[in-house]
Amino acid sequence: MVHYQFYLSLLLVLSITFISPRVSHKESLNIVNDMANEEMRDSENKYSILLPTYNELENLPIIIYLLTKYLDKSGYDYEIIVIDDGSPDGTLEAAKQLQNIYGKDKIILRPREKKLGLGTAYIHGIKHATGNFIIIMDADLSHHPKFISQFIEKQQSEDFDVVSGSRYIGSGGVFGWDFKRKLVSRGANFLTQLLLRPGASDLTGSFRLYKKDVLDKLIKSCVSKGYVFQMEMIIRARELNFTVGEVPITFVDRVYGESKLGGSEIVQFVRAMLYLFATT
Ligand SMILES: Nc1nc2c(ncn2[C@@H]2O[C@H](COP(=O)(O)OP(=O)(O)OP(=O)(O)O)[C@@H](O)[C@H]2O)c(=O)[nH]1
Ligand SMILES: *[C@@H]1O[C@H](CO)[C@@H](O)[C@H](O)[C@H]1NC(C)=O
Ligand SMILES: [Mg+2]
Repeated sequence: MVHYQFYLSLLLVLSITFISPRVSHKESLNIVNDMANEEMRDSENKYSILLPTYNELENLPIIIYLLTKYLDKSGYDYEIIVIDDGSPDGTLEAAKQLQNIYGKDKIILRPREKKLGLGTAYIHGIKHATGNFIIIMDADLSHHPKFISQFIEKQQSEDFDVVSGSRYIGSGGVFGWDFKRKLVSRGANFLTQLLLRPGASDLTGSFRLYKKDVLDKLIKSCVSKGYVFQMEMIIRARELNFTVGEVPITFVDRVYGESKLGGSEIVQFVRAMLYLFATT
């Protein structure tokens, strides 16, 4: 009986050391190959995240912490480009400290002297981007970094030229807006859908991923600056036959800092929309 148990356990040990290693060796080779493939695929792609900031002292450390957390986990190659327009609250000084924490290769500062507007901030940032993909998002925590990996997966699924975050499809939505703001956003979107038939459900949103060369072309073809810039970009994209994918996102209203949507923005928006309607 003792012998029987002995031989049984010997057989077990032998089978573990000889049979299963061979299988797992082969498997591990496959895994190593897969990993190499994945790394090769990913090493070809680099994502430049543009963060325009104006008085985002409270938000910047949080958004950068979240960005690095999610992107490091997913293993994508990335850089974060902060474009601060001389914020009086000292956003740039905070950004410099964050650069010391996270590294100068990850956090890149491209400040400008004074507040020159969002549209030109993007253009300024893109000039310094080294990635072949550009991600544009707000720094005020309205756009959650957790969606970025979904943007990337969506882009890769059909090789989309643009992937746009949408509050108006699937699980997307808006949190923290009052009725007036919701009405304005919905109204703007509805009117634009009606007049311009853009082929995207969220036109005024600014959480998007672009192929860099596509973004360069889009920017060249855009005439508007500021709030309507995002809308024009997506309309030009359709005009130039670029493909646009959509990912549902939840948009959370800013907690810190002041909202900049006033009457003049609404007037500006309507004027730009009519202009686009007349010219496209
Ligand atoms: N560099 C730069 N960034 C800006 C400028 N204006 C706004 N931003 C930033 O652009 C992003 C979007 O601007 P927001 O003020 O959040 O605009 P919004 O989301 O339409 O409005 P609220 O969130 O309600 O204020 C934020 O990260 C701002 O800090 C600007 O003139 N220059
Ligand atoms: C876009 O596609 C349409 C239809 O296929 C074509 O007529 C048009 O010339 C294309 N536009 C551009 C800018 O390539
Ligand atoms: Mg905002």
